[in-house]
Amino acid sequence: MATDLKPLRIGIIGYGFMGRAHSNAYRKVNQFFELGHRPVLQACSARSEDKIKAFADNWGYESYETDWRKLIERDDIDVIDIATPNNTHCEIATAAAEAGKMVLCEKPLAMNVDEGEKMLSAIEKAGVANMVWFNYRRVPAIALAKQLVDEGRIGKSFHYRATYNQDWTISADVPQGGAALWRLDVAAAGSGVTGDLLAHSIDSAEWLNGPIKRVTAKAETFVKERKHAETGEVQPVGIDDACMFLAEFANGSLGTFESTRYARGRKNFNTLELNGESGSIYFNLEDPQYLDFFEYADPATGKKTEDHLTGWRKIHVTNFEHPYMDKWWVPGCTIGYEHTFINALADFIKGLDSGTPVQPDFASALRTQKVCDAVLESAKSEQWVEIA
Ligand code: SOE
Repeated sequence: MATDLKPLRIGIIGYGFMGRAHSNAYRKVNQFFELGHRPVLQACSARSEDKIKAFADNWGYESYETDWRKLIERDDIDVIDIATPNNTHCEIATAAAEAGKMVLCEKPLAMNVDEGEKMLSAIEKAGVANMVWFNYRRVPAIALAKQLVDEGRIGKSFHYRATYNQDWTISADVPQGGAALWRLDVAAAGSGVTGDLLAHSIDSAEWLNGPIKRVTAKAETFVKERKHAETGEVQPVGIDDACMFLAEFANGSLGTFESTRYARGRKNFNTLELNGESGSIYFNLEDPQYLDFFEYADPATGKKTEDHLTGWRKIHVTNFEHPYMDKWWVPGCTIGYEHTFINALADFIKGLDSGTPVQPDFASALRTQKVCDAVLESAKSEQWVEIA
């Protein structure tokens, strides 16, 4: 690793699943990517001193704070990384931007569009670098899907089909709230599968197939009351356990999106399929090394390929020619979930090195938030809702 890299002093807030995923990325990124900056694990923050001290020791953060405001006030921090529940994103991101820090934020951007707009305006006013961790754009197979779209191999788009299904909340005994289960508590999460899972699907969909124009949705909460993990009180459940919606894209294609945490046997079943005039692509996160591609017409020659050899191709996305894969192992050797965060961080740092801002930024994540809000509004009103 080069020693003359510019330090990028990180202050991370949150020590849970995402705190770990991001910290792992900070530790590895320079070992695999040639970059002009080097993350320094300067400080981490959370309310519980025991937990954050243990986190700092485990990941090698040089110091810790028990109040995130102190982290933001510090002069020795360049980047604030928000890895906390959704209801804290807005306050932290706006304060961090006002203090002139770069801001990295976990998805979804915010609890709702109002908050997202405040955050974007603070970021734009401060002119600070920013990114939202929609990490699935950095799965090599999904990045390859984007490349095929951009190369014209799908052609005029007709259908986009997304599912994002899990099964971990089926039992009525699972409590809501607290450090581990805040995703089930509407006060902390804002919504259920819509903000947590469909936000990923929407981000991928708009990246691959362009803007969504309008939606009509149906949501359901199967377990109506749960015990709160912190108070022990049984309270109504305010999140959507399942949500499905139809979408019209600006390019004229139709979309179907399905998400639930009640699909027994599905753990992180995030799939997408795009059908166009010249070809189709299919991806499944439970089999993430592969991109399935059906070629009907070669965009360069216009030659149709429908003959007795026609069929779907299962591309093992591990060659040096594939997105990100020249940075990892040799062809045939796979990478996994954690690498999507390392790839994303490398792109963020490349953006700093080159002065070309990375995507998805707060503006792009606000679009996703607008679609999420429209979906929830439509589920309530049972009407089509336009995306502003
Ligand atoms: C929910 O279970 C969850 O952890 C999401 O919050 C993540 O964003 C997703 O990538 C995996 O599932």
